[in-house]
Amino acid sequence: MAFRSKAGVWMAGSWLCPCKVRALGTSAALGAEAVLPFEAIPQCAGNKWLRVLQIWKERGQENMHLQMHRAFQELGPIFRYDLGRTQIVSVMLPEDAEKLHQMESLQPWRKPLEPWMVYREHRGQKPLGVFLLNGAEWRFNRLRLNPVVLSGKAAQKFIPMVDVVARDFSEALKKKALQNSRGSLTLEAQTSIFHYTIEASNFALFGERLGLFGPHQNAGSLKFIHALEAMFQSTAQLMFLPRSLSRWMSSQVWQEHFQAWDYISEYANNCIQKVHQELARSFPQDYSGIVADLIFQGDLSVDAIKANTIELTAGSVDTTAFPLVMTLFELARNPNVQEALRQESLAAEASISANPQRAPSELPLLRAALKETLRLYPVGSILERITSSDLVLQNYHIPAGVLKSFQVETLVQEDVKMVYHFVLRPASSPLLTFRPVN
Ligand code: 1CA
Repeated sequence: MAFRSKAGVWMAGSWLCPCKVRALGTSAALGAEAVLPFEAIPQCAGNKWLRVLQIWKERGQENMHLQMHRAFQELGPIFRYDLGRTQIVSVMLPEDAEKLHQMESLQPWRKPLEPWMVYREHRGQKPLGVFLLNGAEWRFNRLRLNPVVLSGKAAQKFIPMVDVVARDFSEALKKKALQNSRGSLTLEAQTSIFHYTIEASNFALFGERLGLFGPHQNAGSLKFIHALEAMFQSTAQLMFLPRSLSRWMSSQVWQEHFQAWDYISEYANNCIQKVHQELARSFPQDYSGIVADLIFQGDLSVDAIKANTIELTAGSVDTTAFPLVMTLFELARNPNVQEALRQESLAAEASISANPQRAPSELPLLRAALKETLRLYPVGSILERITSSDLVLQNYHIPAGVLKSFQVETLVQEDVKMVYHFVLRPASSPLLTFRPVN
């Protein structure tokens, strides 16, 4: 494929401290000097094929984020890092990210995620969704998803649905806490929070409640959570191995990857089918979720809607659950911030109850807290681009193609170890205590 060019440019996440690295930075000092060639960019020590072998041996690269952090500290704000056939340039400063964005065309390119592409090819799943598309097809799909899923106006439509689910979740937690003699509930909140994000996402996407907060364990949702976990874990193991090698060296992992995607696709397809059947019977008067809206809009083919919906179904669970877990954990060990958020919520309660769509604008501190979590624990820890034309970064030449009200408590004061499994996630779920307050 033409776009499988030699290199990609990755911008690293913002959990790196720019101040330390800036001291090593070169931008100010070299501003007036001649542009240095690509080869002069500081390079990570080590062999590009040994690195691939190491990923294979260690079944992924759980500490990728820490290794990148170290590399930025040692080599400065830009460095080269080759991994097998992929040539990578990493940058971390906002000014470099800005330059990359400014030169971006209407069709930015990402490196195709091979394990996911291979699965879809093998299963004859065509067309692809926005996450796997590049170029004109990406833009075509993206422009049609914006008004229904991604714009602020679209979010306003499904916020009331997420609001109802959030209220139910909080009620269910409260009930469980009050059943205990101490009046509180201590748990590894991760599984419960996954149930919350699955319930909320399912309601917003398909207009259907799953009832995951009820007293009965839901086998389907647990299987779905495990399939997502297996899919991300195997993605991290396979994404940098050349297919010809991994076919032999990691055939078991490929099998796990396929099984996981099979379950995820089947799960999402069932949900989509139900919406189709119901719409065929009668068309709802009111808003009944994102997928119904996409079908109603009629701008994307049924198969394109399906492909994008599978991505949204798989993509809306971990990316929301982990930031929530980490926000609760940080609030539990920063009780002053928790108290300030509680006061903000209390002041806005009446207004938001009357109109849940006001939540984002009336809870600025909560928004800031969520943004801070994403800064500290970026679930998507890198953002990558293949550059479309030459540019200069840090005075180096980069050729084209290269590039409700609960008190949350915890006894854990130490930082939570994060691991990279394609999504950056806590290695273990911190114990949290939920204590209802009036
Ligand atoms: C893409 C669609 C899908 C599942 C997910 C969940 C994980 C997300 C995916 C997506 C987009 C790319 C992310 C990834 C976590 C890390 C990754 C954000 C939403 C990156 C890659 O079926 O940051 O650079």
